[in-house]
Amino acid sequence: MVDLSYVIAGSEATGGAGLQADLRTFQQFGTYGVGTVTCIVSFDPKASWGHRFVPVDSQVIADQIEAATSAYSLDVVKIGMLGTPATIDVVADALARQPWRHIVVDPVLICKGQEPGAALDTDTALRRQILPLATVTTPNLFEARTLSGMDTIATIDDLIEAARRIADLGPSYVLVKGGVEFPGDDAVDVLFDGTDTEVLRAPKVGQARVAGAGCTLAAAITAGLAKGSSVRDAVKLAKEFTTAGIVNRIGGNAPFDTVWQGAGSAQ
Ligand code: PXL
Repeated sequence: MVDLSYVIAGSEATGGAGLQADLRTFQQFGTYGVGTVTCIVSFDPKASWGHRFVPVDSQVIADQIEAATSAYSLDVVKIGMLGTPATIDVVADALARQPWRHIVVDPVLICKGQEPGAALDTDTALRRQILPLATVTTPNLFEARTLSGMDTIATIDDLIEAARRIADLGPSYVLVKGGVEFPGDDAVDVLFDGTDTEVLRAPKVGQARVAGAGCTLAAAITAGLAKGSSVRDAVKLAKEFTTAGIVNRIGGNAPFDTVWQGAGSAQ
């Protein structure tokens, strides 16, 4: 029987990030991907590729989750972009209806194009209602600063401190991703399991952000967990998979490249 990977996330209309990147990743790991759409993000090429954000109606989200979880015995889920407090309410309710072996939370905090006040309410709801449910959460540097309340994260010790503070919010494992912004030649991530920390490194591939990297990494962790890996092994393989996708990134007419999930195979 093939393993199943489930994702509740937004659609990103160029296909580089969000649910599209998640499902491609699930496939590449040899798992059967099932997805629920929470919102639709359509970048606007007429306005510097800024975000146009439309939430999906709460009842429609609930219906999708009902369909997916009734059709299959899903027990590993990735939570990507949720976008509004109403969506967070409906997703938190749905998650509480059944047991989960693993919940992977990519704490996508902001969507440009939202009112700052609305974004703050969404951050608070995510922190209170979703983050405590996570087996693993994967904040990037911006999300780690926001969730930890730290102004700067510029050293390995800062990454570790941020991971500890975020673990206090409830997740069992915290993977803080340094990414291209973190000083130095390596893409450095810190994995904290509540007791121990492990520093993961790979040489940076250029200095520009590549769209879909965070989504791909969290989806790859999810697929690894669906296949029975430990969190530690799933995280390490996911980093290798994402790095391969960044090395082989895809460029188009937008001013950013995107991860090519087809470059990495984890079957
Ligand atoms: O990469 C974060 C992200 C996640 N999900 C959706 C997005 C984006 C960034 O654009 O649009 C739907």
